[in-house]
Amino acid sequence: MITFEEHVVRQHPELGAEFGWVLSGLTLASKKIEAQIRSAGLSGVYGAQGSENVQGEAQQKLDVVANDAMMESLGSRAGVAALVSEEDEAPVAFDADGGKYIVIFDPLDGSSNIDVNVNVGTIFSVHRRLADGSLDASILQEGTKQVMGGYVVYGPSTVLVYTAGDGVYGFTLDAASGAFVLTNEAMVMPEQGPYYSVNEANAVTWPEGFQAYVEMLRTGGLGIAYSSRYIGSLVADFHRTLLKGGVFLYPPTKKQPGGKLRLLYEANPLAFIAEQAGGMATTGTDRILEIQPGKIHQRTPFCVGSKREMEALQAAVGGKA
Ligand code: P6P
Repeated sequence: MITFEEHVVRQHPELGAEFGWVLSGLTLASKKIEAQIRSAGLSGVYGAQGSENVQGEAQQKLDVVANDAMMESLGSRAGVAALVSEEDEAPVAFDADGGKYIVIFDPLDGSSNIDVNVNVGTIFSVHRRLADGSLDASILQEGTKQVMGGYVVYGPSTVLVYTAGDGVYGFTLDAASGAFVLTNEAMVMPEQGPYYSVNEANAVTWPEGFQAYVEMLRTGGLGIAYSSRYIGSLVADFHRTLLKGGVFLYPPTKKQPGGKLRLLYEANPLAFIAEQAGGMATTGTDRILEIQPGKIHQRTPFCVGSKREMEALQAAVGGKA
């Protein structure tokens, strides 16, 4: 039985014991979140909080609970220089002098699905604090500089998936020990299909290349028959794509021409995992991990999946990667 913390410290001794302490803050938070989700119906934490987050989106009660859990569990860890959350306008500095790591996260992605008991997730990205010490510059590093990208998907079981640049590994929360135990060695995304995953209600407003691409998938243009699967919870849709192959797309739309999903704490960590598993992640044209962030909450079109579908997407939308 190898736990998540043991696995990372063993695979990456260069990150040091301090990093292991940061990771235990991450897993402690996710266990708190998991417990709250499991008992939400009993403890009355379903529904809206009655407030909005920095995105102008109605906060669910569990968004606040999850954010508090992440802030409390990580904020007290020595190695953490700052935390950046989807729920908060600005970064929260902690060990601003000694902290080596910045943790950027979406504490509970897909929370609007909780009330209907659909999988949700926590997504996290870890950067090193830059030598010059600037917090803003350390936060706004491009995705290729991530120390770690990962997520926890709260579903029939609670699964943590991460990469730190030498492959993708999956861990399942073991109720008996309370530990995330290694259950997926070296996860590899299938070369192709059988699912495409996109909110087709937006299809008429996508750029033409995306419309033609999805039509091509639908009509057998890539040589296989596809099924459409769209849960509307990014972590769940991504996790299925990682395990089964195919493609997830959130193209530009008329309502959000710059894309809906956020670069720093959704697209970058998942793109890191996808590439390490042999897949690809682009805006449709450009590689996600090479985007130079300008703002911590900036959005991006996000397309991620198997090599076969992603190469066909680039051809359809005229991109480079
Ligand atoms: P739409 C959930 O609100 C979320 O941020 C992601 O988890 C999900 O992939 C996306 O939005 C769904 O957006 O516009 O299809 O409902």
